[in-house]
Amino acid sequence: MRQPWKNDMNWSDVTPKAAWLNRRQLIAGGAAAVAAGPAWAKLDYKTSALSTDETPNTLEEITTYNNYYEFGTRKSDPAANAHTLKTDPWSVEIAGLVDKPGTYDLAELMTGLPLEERIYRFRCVEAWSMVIPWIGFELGKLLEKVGTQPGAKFLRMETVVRPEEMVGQRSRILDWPYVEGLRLDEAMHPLTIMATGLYGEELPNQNGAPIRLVVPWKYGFKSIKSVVKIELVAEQPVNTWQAINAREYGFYSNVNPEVDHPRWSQASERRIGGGLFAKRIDTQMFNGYGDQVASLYDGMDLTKNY
Ligand SMILES: Nc1nc2c(c(=O)[nH]1)N[C@H]1C(S)=C(S)[C@@H](COP(=O)(O)O)O[C@H]1N2
Ligand SMILES: [Mo]
Repeated sequence: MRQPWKNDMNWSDVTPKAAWLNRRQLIAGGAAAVAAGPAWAKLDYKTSALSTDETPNTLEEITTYNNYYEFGTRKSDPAANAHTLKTDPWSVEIAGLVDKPGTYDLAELMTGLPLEERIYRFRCVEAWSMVIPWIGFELGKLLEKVGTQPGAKFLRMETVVRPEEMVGQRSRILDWPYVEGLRLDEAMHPLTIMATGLYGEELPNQNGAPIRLVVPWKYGFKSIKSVVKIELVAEQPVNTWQAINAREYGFYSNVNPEVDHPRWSQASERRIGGGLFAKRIDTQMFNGYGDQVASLYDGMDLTKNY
């Protein structure tokens, strides 16, 4: 049974990873590490009660099996190519129906927003999954800070466009920038975070440094990486994958074992790291977050709103 209030994992068993242990020691030993990283790489966070008690994937798995088409389409491309993106300084434009629009330096954007470690299940539409210990803050708290206006019903986000630093953007694999969207109540939900780290470290570039969205009950493509713009809008935005193939990819993209992708089943998933002969696991409705989020979709036909 899932016990969201409890997280009694022994980290040293899970991840015998030098950097993780080092960072933990630095936290214990004081703030010495702060000087090393950019201003937004804060270290004061604690594990959230919203975390799953499943065992996280290793840092190796999380950073070498990625989807980030700005760096290529193979799972190994982001790890090989993403180091060329300069993530400091970084600013994010807040635009549209907000009280305090503007272009915010990342440290300024994050001021006053508590960082937490959130160990979340993460499931790609390609039917593989991982468990990832993100560090991030609630998107809803950021939206409260900038003040959403009554006409704001949806939110639209964009990834940075820098073909000179992102080798995949030199080809028209996708129509850059990568765009994603959420309904405002989805964006305000406490499970929706902007991640700036994982495994107690700054976010690796291949995972969307320096700031990316994480929506754990939706397929992975909703969790847009390296965000430079957040716009509050009145109309439902068109996201990148929907624009390419609306029959296969919708706006909602909630993890749903009962609604198959037109070309493959969504009923089960392969947990990365389980080994070649590992049994597939049953996919859970809303990726297992149904108790928290199902009410957002009351009365909606999730077969039509896929
Ligand atoms: N900008 C951008 N964001 C993106 C993608 C991408 O290609 N470009 N891929 C998405 C997909 S399909 C998935 S499954 C996740 C993968 O996140 P991870 O590599 O951190 O596990 O990122 C999502 N965010
Ligand atoms: Mo994905």
